[in-house]
Amino acid sequence: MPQSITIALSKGRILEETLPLLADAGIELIDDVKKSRKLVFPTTDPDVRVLILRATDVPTYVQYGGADLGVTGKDVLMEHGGEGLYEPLDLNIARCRLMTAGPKGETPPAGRIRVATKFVNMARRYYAAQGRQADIIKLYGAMELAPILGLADEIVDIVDTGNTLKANGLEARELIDHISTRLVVNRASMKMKHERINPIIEKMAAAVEKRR
Ligand code: PRT
Ligand code: MG
Repeated sequence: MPQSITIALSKGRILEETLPLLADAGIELIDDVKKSRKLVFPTTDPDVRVLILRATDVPTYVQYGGADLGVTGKDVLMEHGGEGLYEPLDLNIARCRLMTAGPKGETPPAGRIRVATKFVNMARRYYAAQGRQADIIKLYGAMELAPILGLADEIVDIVDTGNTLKANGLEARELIDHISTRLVVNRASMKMKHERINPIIEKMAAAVEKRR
């Protein structure tokens, strides 16, 4: 009997670019994700089902074996820590940068600074590596507001075009890391189900290569 495979996908901006790569690997959702309220989707491969989750929950599901495979941003993975996960493939989609940013034309104050971000672990690591003292304030969204309202001197956030920063009187300062979307695999699944998982990784890798 063929082993069943569960793949956790991130809803939101990554999803649309992920579906064609999966389709190239022979896995297509039967329902229209945009119209359905389902969380678990059957696919054209009867042994493969797809979960649609919040991006930040994908590494957790894969880590604990709720899903064998997952698709999520490198930012989310770095913040999670990547425990229990293999990261065999860069899908080269939803590319962006993790950056520090602050009010346009201002330089950050010398000494201890306040930083607002949802990426608290990465921010802590970054400022520590720079030898800078930073108080990190956790926010869940609209980080751009924090410097404007005096909550923080700087933010750490995802930047793509820079338009969001600009629209809020901010500018990017330092690059922390380049970000793209990754395929992750549960470590136990990789061992137990390699006959099912390896071909999926290989076909997705070919799909990524084709688009370069
Ligand atoms: O919306 P939710 O709170 O659920 O989470 P989310 O906003 O992180 O999810 P989603 O679906 O929007 O993004 C998922 C993933 O896409 C992220 O984890 C990144 O890996 C990747 N990605 C790529 C981005 C962007 N580009 C991006 N531009 N994620 C967020 N943004 C946001 C950024 O936070 C900022 O608000 O877009 C704004 C900046 O864009 P520019 O073009 O104005 O610079
Ligand atoms: Mg969003």
